[in-house]
Amino acid sequence: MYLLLLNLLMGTPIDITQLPIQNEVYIVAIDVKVNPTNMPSAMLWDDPILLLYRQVSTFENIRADVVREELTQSYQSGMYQPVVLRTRQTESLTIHFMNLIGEGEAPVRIVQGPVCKSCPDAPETKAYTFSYGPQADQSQFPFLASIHTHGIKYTIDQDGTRAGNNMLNGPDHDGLVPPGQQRTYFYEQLDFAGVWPMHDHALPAHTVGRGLHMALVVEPVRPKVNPAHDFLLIYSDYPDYDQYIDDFYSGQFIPPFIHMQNSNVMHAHAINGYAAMLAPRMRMSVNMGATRFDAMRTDLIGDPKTPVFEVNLGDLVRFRFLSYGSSVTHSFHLHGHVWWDSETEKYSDLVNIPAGDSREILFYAGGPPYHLRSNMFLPDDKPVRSGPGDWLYHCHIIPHVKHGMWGVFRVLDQRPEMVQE
Ligand SMILES: [Cu+2]
Repeated sequence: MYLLLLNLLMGTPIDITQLPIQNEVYIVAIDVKVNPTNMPSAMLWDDPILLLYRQVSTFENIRADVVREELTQSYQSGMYQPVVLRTRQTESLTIHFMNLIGEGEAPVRIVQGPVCKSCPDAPETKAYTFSYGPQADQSQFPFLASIHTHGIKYTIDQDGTRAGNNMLNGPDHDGLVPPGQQRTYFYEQLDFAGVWPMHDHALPAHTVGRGLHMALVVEPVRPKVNPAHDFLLIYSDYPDYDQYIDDFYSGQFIPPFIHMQNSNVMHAHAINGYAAMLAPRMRMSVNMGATRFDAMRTDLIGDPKTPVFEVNLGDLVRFRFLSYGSSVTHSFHLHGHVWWDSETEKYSDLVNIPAGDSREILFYAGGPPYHLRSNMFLPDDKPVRSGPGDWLYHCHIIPHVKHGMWGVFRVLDQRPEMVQE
């Protein structure tokens, strides 16, 4: 029973091998009031509002309140996953997109702030409106949204970006969608295999960190390897307070949405939409009679909502990474494992993922690196290198760990033949 409970709390990983290949999909963008951290809502100053994409089966009779409720439930239960579209090289992709942001009950919201320490002219405190939805000032904040895709072939009107002179060719040539409306993006050909970013480009500085991003996986026509697991980690960090000062003075201020009470701004750093913040976990473990050193203990306070990867000893595992870092390069460091880094031409246990870019690694769970060229164990490696256990993974920028960028790679000892040396 206890184990069952832990499983329910466990962060759900994205395993690309489990996703269907799709060439035509329906995607909505929607606002959801949910807490992306493991921080108790009572510790937040403001209710966080995420902007998320969601895949639906059709737009027929679609209701924003129903989508919002369903998404809220899955998010709160830790089951939320960012949209990942899995497709194949040389094929086309059609995305029907509907903007539901602000459709429904979303009110005009009054938010207190900001306090700008470095701007002498700024008032100490003031109320500002963050308005969207039916009651919002649509002339200033119509909340357009779009899908802008990297790395694949399409024409300028499919770019999802308002820039340059493209609008001279007609209002549809920017690919932006007003609230409650829809359009279809057509990508003629997926030329290059890999993991590509897809994100809003209507107001990306405000929306991408808030969650309006997804991933496009383009599979090669002939895959070189078939790993047992093909995990995807999407890194994102939520808006940095300082980034909003300029916007404040240009009259475009949208407050950052994760505050702690007493105006302490919290920067959540998330993996697949969740941030396993350490401060509240430390408080939880202390409250349970343990210490702050026990903040990462599953047996004490449960798994984090960030992905917990459960694999068998000896499984060939691929990790793919995509970063929506707003200002820095995030990293993936996994304890107990080493892989061949084809970019740096060396063995490594850490990979950097620059903002807007992707990387991938391959290794045997609890075992040695996988060498793509030799496709075999290296002569000096035993089949088991580090063995089973709960191996920590995290971004190696230390404040990011504190702000939530860590999780567990769980290697189960279910392959006794692997243990023999
Ligand atoms: Cu980081």
